Amino acid sequence: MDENSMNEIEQLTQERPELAALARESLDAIEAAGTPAELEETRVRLLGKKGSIAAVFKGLGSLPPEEKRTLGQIGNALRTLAESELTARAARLKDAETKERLLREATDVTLPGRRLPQGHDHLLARVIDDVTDIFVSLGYKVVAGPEVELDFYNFEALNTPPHHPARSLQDTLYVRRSDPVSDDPKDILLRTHTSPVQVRVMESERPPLYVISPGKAYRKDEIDATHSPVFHQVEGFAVSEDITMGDLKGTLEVFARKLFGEERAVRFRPHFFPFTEPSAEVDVSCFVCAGGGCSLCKGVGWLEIMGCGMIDPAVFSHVGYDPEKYTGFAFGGGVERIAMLKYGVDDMRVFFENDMRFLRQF
Ligand code: 2NM
Repeated sequence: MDENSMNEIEQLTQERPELAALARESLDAIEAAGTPAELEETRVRLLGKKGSIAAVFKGLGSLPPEEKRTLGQIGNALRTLAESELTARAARLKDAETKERLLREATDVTLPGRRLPQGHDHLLARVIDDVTDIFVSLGYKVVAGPEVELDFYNFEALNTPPHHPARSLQDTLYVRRSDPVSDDPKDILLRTHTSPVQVRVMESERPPLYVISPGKAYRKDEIDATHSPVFHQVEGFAVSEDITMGDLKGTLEVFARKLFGEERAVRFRPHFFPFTEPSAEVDVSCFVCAGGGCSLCKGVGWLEIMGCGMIDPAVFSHVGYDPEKYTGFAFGGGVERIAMLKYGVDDMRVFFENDMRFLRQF
């Protein structure tokens, strides 16, 4: 409040109660304005050309000098008072509005954040991790390699030369082939298994070697419940100076029991692979019926989980190892097949369709 103007007005209006009243009404009107727009209306009503304070100056000219002076002083004091009160009121209204806006727009930093949907590994990634972890715990190292390969690493070095029956069984997807029918070690193809990674490791490192190579493999297959042109394998091998078939059996028995349960029985059935001799397929006792026969094991009581064998000396010759000095075993299995068995999935296609209703189940 402009005390000086107010005192002056009180002094000057002792003889003019209607102007003392105008002063009080002006102050009340300014105080009563609740918004900047209302305050502007009040300003016009008081100080505008036709305003009540401006009216004090009207007709001043015709008054005697003494009255003119007093009335002029009162008018000026009223105007000064009104102006300073209008300014003060405008500032308070602005403060109030700012305060209200800050409250309205305030962020409650104590509110919990919006929850994002929580994802998790794909089932195949989990199986790959589980298998990998078991072999890492046995001292194996994990190695990756190219998915686009040379015929040499995918077939030739793995004792699968041109026209070998295994080649016709493995429908290969070729990237570049020098001749449409005859095989050439320089042909470029999508690897049909992850074994070429192991050939590359043997070629560039010396035994002792304990390696697994999880990854994608490709075959010219139609998609159905048990086939996909892209699938996953985990293969591994061990090479040293005196690795035996006993080491192979012990290693894979430990692996099978860690993955499928310590109660599992494990058996080795003779088989054929071009890169191993002797070769075998590995079965675990069915974990659904424990051998009695059910739909999972098709009444057999056993589930085939992988292939294995003692690395053929011809493979060692291709990578420059002395077959008289070194022996080794190798093994491999399809990740989709293991995942289907372990998690009771009956159609491989669900792994690649990314239907959330399937993915969320695991
Ligand atoms: C299998 C079965 C048997 C295998 C062989 C090799 C290599 F490169 F060391 F010779 N790697 N993987 C192998 C052996 C893979 O998968 C069914």
